[in-house]
Amino acid sequence: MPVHNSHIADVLNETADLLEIKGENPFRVRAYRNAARTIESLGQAAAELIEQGKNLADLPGIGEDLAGKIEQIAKTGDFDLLTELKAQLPEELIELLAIPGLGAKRIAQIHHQLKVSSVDDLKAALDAGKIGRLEGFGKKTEQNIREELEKLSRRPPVRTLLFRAEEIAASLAAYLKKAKGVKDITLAGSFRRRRETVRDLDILATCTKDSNIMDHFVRYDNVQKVISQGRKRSTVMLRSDFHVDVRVVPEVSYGAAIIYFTGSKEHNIAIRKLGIQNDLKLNEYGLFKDRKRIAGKTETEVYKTLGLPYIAPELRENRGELEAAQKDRLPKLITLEDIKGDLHVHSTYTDGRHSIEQMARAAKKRGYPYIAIADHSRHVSVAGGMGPDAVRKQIDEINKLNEKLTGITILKGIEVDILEDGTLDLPDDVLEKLDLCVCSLHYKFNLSKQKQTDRVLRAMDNPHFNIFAHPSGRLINQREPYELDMEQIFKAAGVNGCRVELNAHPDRLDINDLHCKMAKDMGVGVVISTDAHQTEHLDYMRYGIGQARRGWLEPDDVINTRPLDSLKRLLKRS
Ligand code: DGT
Ligand code: CA
Ligand code: CA
Ligand code: ZN
Repeated sequence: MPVHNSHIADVLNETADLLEIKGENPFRVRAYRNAARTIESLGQAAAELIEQGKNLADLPGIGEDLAGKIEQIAKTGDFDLLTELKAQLPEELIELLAIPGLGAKRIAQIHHQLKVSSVDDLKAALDAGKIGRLEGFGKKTEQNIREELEKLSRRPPVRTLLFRAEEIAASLAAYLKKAKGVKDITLAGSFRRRRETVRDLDILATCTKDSNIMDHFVRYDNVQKVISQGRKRSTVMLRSDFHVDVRVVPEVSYGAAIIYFTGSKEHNIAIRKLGIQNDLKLNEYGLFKDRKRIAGKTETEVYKTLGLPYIAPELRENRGELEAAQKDRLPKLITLEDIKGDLHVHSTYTDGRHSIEQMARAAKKRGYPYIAIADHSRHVSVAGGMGPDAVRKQIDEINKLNEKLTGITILKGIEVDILEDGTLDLPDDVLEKLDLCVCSLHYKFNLSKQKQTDRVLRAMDNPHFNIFAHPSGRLINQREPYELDMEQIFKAAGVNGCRVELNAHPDRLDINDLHCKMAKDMGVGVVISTDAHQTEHLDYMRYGIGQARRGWLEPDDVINTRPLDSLKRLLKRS
């Protein structure tokens, strides 16, 4: 069972943090961080590469010494150096890393200069005003840390990003299928409903009587602890502290069990009530009339016997799906196959890793007839944002590529910053040469709600504004959305012919499911884009599709399902 790249990257990053806190040589610290980044963005599992006899030292940013260490992590999941560092440093000191805005460098400083080794020490130092007086901290940082500490104490338990859960689920499911006598495996729960984060995995299986599935399951390499093991149900905790339940169910009940464990709980309660109204009893074993099972084998059969069409898992949140099903008005949800192109991707012109040509070829390989390059504008200087000259150069290159390449059209786009006063970061005579403008906020996140909203509304008055990118600005589990009045913004988007992006990056999924539904109800077009910074990221599209389906979106609600000529027409504002 290979160790995942994300786990290797976590171990390397944590090692870098602890080395930095200890006060080790900054070059050594950086080497670990670079290696983590390289591993994280590999297109293939590092463990696989090693198995094939490849030398990781051939990868950028990884030397011979680190290659050997990564091999240890990839093979065992553990890393001696990290274990040692954890033993050397106080546990409570390490826990300070959970505070956003603090970071290893600052923790090192407060540890060495103020002898802070725990959250309590940190609180005392804050109260004594010592933090703000440290070099490089200041009053603002002090206030920031205070707020983050408060937030942390109120924070609900951490949920795992869907995309991480997917990595775990895919290899675990493949592993489970290898057990003796396994017939079928279903991943249920919030995972199947494509929620952006999941608390745990709920797996259902059918198998023969002599199956060894539970013994096989608890022997899985990534298991840290077996919490319980039984014939019908077992629970383990994986190395990443993530819990997994496996339940074996009889085939006659499989569909009913899948419905029950897919949830949501609210949906289950609603359909059970509907059953009761018809003198039927629904539970995870089946649908019963006077103790006789009248359905249970498949989901479709259970829904049908309840008088309902099949309801897609993404809709099962008790947000009106039952009423819609009863009236036979369920949406015909969008699928990955409906998508014709990606309208927000980066290239080496700014902070992307692959050239325009590489991105275009990768898009073509995914069956897209078009793709839009949308690199950053100059205000995002850390990403090497483009000024007018760079834009002109990029336009020339795209024109040439469009002559050279067949089967794919590259649209000239830009991700232009919305400046603080609501103007766009490039002059109109540059923007008018482009096919589309993806507009986004990248700084001044803390304006008041009305100011932030006005900033965006003003930007939409610019006739070049096509798409509002990652509208809420949230990073799941990391950064709260900025204050924005989405209703006002969607209203203005509708009036001005602007569209809103559903950014499919698994950390963002922005707009969220509820806002997708709101956009649909208000008649505002949605664009599902990946914000890819390298070719592999184009595959993030499926997370966007999951969120879109949760938001009831149909192909017609999403403009990048249109063929190129009608898309171009839609992008003309007048
Ligand atoms: P999660 O794990 O928090 O991301 O979300 P879920 O939906 O996967 O929740 P989980 O793992 O607690 O339970 C899996 C499913 O089992 C849930 O979606 C519905 C069902 N379920 C759990 N508890 C109850 C309950 O008390 N009543 C009913 N009707 N269903 C339940
Ligand atoms: Ca779950
Ligand atoms: Ca569960
Ligand atoms: Zn972007």
